Amino acid sequence: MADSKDNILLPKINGPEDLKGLSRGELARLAEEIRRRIIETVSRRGGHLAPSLGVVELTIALHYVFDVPKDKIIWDVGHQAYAHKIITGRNDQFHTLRTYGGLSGFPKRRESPYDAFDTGHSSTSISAGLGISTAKAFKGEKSKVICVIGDGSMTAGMAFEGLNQTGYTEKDLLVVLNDNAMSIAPNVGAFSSFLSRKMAGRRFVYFKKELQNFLKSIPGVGENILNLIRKSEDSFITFFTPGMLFEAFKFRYIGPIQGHRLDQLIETFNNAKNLDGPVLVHVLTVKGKGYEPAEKDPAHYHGVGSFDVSTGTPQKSDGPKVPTYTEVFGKTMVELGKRNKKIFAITAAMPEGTGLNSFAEAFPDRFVDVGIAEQHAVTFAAGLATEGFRPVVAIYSTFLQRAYDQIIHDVCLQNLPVVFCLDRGGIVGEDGPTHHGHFDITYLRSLPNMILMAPKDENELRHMLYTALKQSCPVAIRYPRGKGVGVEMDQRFKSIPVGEVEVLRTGKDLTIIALGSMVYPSVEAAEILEREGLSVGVINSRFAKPLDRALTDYAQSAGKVLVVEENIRHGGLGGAFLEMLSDLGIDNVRVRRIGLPDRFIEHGPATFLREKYGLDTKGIVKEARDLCR
Ligand SMILES: Cc1ncc(C[n+]2csc(CCOP(=O)(O)OP(=O)(O)O)c2C)c(N)n1
Repeated sequence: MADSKDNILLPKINGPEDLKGLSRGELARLAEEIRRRIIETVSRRGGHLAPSLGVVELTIALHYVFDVPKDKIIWDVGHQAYAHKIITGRNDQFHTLRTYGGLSGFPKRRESPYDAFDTGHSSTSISAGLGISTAKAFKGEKSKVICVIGDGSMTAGMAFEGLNQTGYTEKDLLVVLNDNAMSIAPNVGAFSSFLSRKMAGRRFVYFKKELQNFLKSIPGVGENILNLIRKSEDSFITFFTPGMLFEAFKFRYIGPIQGHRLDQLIETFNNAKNLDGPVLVHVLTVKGKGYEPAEKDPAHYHGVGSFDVSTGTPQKSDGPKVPTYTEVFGKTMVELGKRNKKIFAITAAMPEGTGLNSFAEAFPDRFVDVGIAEQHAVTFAAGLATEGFRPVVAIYSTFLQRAYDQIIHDVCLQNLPVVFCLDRGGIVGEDGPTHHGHFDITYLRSLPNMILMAPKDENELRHMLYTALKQSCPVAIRYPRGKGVGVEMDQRFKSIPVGEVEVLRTGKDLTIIALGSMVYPSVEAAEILEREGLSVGVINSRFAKPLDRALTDYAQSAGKVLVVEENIRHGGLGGAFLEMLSDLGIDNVRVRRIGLPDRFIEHGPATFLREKYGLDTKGIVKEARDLCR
């Protein structure tokens, strides 16, 4: 593959207006140049490769036909917006993608006037688009609002809530359904099997036959209708398949059209542009288009780290092979699933990301992928629990935010034994503020009946999962993204007494209470401080709820306490500890808290961000010295 130096057209594109004078042939060439730029950049910076490669022609066609930023494009999830960034004047900065201070991997209104709405979590585009369209109508502005949403993101209830209201209000809205038959993994659900390409298969043939028989059975009229329909196989498909579904929502349906054919895309959007009211254009694309390894394995190339462009193989990471928390969770689930046939594993469209793929292979009838439907996943689990099953819901910390009411209303209120496993707790790195998982301690700690824990290492994660499945109430375990600590793994499971801390070191001058990922850095900090003459104790809190009363004894004996957690300070473990002191009338302890500040955390390498916010050994040492001065 030629590299970006061979790009001729791209350097001349400083904004969408520069596309308008290009011929169709030049636009096709530009698509290749943009692909090259994306592949090269992502191979160095990591990012969402396959989703972005799949929409290069679609992005060019939209910018060619519409008048952005007057017209608004809302990219659902926003992980496919790299071509959009490149076209809208950010090609020069594209090499900074996902780096600290560089371009975000997602649309950001603060980054560019061409980014109409910030995204990162899925299925928000139709609601946001309808809001924008409603506002524009109110202000008397005439411009188009376009929502680009994938078939995976269409599995979420929120997308249907948006469709439902749009159809009802009959507001102007163009929804582009980017159908590549994939979520991260192959898409799931009845809706996805309704989309046309699937209907061309066996089920469609069966459906068609049934329909023919039915129509034939209607004397007189049936045969006439059938003849009309037979005229074109294409119209037969669109008449009876996805079109029907969207038309039921009062959308005008156009498609399916080939998403890598610029001529088809441009013609269709030119037509759609002149239609008022809700319109849905159904576009068929290939995820990973134009890069062979990504086309072959779109799930792997959905989101990647750096890789070698010629082979597609990941760049080797240094250091010893240490399993990730995700891998340890996945493996432990299989072990526990063997012992306990009541365990169900539930994911919201992330079988690989959560590590549940091995459970899915081992126990397919006890594994459920609900699609991108976190709210449904939680209430579905609650239903299973009422029937005596032991559901484990594995959802990234950031995405579980979406199911907050279901956790409260459907799980905690009924005190149901659902286990929540929150991967990516804390700072996640380059995906930035939409993906950091640093609110979970706060949002889960306040819920009655909930037990909330965080392991200090991958071995403790195993024991926590084992412990969680022995409880008869809701339990949440949050753990960080990436590799474990590299500790030895116990083969036998241990039950951890609920609410009991683990004392790792005792000290007279200061007690550090640490949670999860902050435990080992705290121990290292204590060792450094000891060499400086300070006697520092370290307690692995293990639980953020319930809190061990014994903590107050350790606190009082040292008189000074530093609480360290990879969560926002507000409402976190430190807050819980202060509440406990206050409730018990203890006022002879000085307390400091290390955690994240009350603002959204930017994107950048996780280690860099941890250092920036004092969430590492150095930061703990500094704060401890200060407190002991
Ligand atoms: C609420 C929420 N849950 C999960 C995710 C993780 N996620 C990011 S993209 C994606 C799949 C999206 O599929 P689709 O919309 O079809 O887009 P494609 O990647 O196939 O282009 C998922 C599950 C998310 N971003 N938001």
